Amino acid sequence: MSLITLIDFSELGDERGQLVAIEGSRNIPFDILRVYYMTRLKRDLARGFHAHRQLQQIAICLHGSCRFVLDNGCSREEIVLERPAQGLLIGNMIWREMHDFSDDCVLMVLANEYYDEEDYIRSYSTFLEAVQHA
Ligand code: T46
Repeated sequence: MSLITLIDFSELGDERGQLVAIEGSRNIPFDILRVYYMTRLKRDLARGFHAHRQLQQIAICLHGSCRFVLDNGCSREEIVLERPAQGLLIGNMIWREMHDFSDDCVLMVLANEYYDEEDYIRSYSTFLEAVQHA
């Protein structure tokens, strides 16, 4: 099964511009407790390099583009996000990396829990051990 799950949101645009609506537990599979976003990203400064024990998230590239790498400990896949009406579902126990941010990239992430550093696995070897013993 692919590691890449994309959600296409309805585009409610008209001659005035584009509008996309995201409703917790309606067009995404969880209630939203936290939203964060990243701007002024650098193409050669990759981010991520961690997994979450429990957290589920949806990443949406609102402007520009970036490349996500997802890894479940057995296989690794990548996807370029460049459409503001498309979300990438990132489940728990998935290693993620973000690369190749365009100069104008605005990356927004919706999360089903508040920030909790204890939920992060920031070592790849610890992540591999955890998935192998799950
Ligand atoms: C993820 C990817 C896609 C907070 O205090 N609150 C927050 O809600 C977040 C997300 C981060 N932080 C702090 C933790 C660090 O001191 O902000 C700093 C930067 O976070 P981090 O290095 O984890 O950022 P990324 O871009 O590597 O990862 C982020 C999310 O943390 C992570 O959950 O899945 O984006």
